[in-house]
Amino acid sequence: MSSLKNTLRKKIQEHRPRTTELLKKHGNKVIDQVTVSQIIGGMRGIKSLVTDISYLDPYEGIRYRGFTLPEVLDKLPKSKGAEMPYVEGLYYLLLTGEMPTLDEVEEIMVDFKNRRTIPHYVKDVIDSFPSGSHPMAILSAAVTSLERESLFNIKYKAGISKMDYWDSTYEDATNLLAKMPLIGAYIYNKLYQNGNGHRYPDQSLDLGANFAYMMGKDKPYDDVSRMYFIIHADHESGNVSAHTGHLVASSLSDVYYAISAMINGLAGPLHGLANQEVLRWLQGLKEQMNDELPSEEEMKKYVWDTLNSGQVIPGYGHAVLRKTDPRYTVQREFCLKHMPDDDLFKYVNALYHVVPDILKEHGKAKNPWPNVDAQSGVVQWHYGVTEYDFYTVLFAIGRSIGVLSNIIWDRALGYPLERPKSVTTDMLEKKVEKKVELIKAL
Ligand code: NMX
Ligand code: MLT
Repeated sequence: MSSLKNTLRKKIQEHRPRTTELLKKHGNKVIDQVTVSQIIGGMRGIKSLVTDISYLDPYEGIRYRGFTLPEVLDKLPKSKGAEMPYVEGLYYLLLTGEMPTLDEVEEIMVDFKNRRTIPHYVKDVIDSFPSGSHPMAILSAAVTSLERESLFNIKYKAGISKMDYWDSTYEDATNLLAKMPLIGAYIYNKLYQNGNGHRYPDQSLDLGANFAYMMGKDKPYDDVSRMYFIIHADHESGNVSAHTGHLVASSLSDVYYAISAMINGLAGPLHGLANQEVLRWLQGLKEQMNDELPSEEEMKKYVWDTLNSGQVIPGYGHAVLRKTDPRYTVQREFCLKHMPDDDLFKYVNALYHVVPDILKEHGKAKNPWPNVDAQSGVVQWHYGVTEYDFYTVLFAIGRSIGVLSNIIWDRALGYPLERPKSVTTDMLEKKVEKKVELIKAL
């Protein structure tokens, strides 16, 4: 057994009594209360999910297993000369809570390489999509088609104990994770290179570098890929993609169904698709300006025109964050180092100086600061991935690392089927009327 799986097994055994104790001794303790506006307003802020893999503080941003992003990028092992760490190391960290050594990461790399193939029928599914299909729809279908490979399903049918669900789920998750970049690169090649740029994986390379190779991109795109997959990996459990993955897996659907559902959730413009929206919106501005950098006044006008036409400013705002997203900052620092003179980066930079004040004046968005999507497309564009429809596929590859890690733990801790309760509008009205009557009677 790999040392990752061994360590994970130990961690699971150590953790299980904590969950049992919480349920047994404190099962009836109140953790949160729910207001009418939370029920109607997308359940915003209700504490109703448990995960130890990441935590999002509104003012600090994401921590993976207690580490901030700069700490993760600094402490995870890297290959010689690389700026960004191995993505495989992040999988170890998210699953076990421990920073892996280089030896441990190298072992996972070998394991991933052994799983790094995509069956022919997946390529057939991708090839059969009609032109004009969005790459996220293709990715979702490609992942669903892999469902027949699920070891969990075989074991489940054979009648394994609930205590062992996590083991075959781990195998499915690791298989899928090793294949995701290959599927992504195949879709890219099929859609934008007429199938002419297809490459088989280079088994000497780690996940990030191999993805760059399969995309036909030179250095530092290997570091761009590592950075991209790592910063998008997890954002605690309430965001649409993570929550969808968790919800679907809670019915004991296998990880292929769950990750396909995760992909579908990520494909919305209020969530992961915002990265392509940012590029589309910036291109509109560039066209309006005949490629000249707009003055501050011209930029402000473009932002106000967008708002006044009833649209959102893509890449700004957040349901939880109340400050600049640290994932934005990580990418901004990368841009300042590697592409400070890039035209689009200059636009993004200029927007950073005008949008927050405008959103404050506009008075609607609770968070006027940029999120991860405000920067990410610009980096891709700079390195030649200009087909912005594709950007959310990259987000999905990264996000699958966190969602799969969570699903393995969900199974390990025996989390049940998710099934919240709904009420009718009548019921809500009666409930608030009763309160008003009670207050009047006092
Ligand atoms: N531009 C204009 N209006 C905004 C923006 C924005 N960037 N952000 C929020 N608002 C509006 C929002 O539409 C809502 O309006 P209304 O009352 O008319 O419905 C109001 O401000 C209050 O919304 P919030 O409570 O601040 O935000 P909420 O939690 O509902 O939504 C987002 C969060 C991220 C969906 C929202 O900020 C948004 O639409 N941002 C632009 C799209 C985007 O960048 N999404 C990517 C998020 C990160 N990700 O990768 O998933
Ligand atoms: C995410 O990465 O999932 C987004 O920032 C959205 C969220 O956290 O709600």
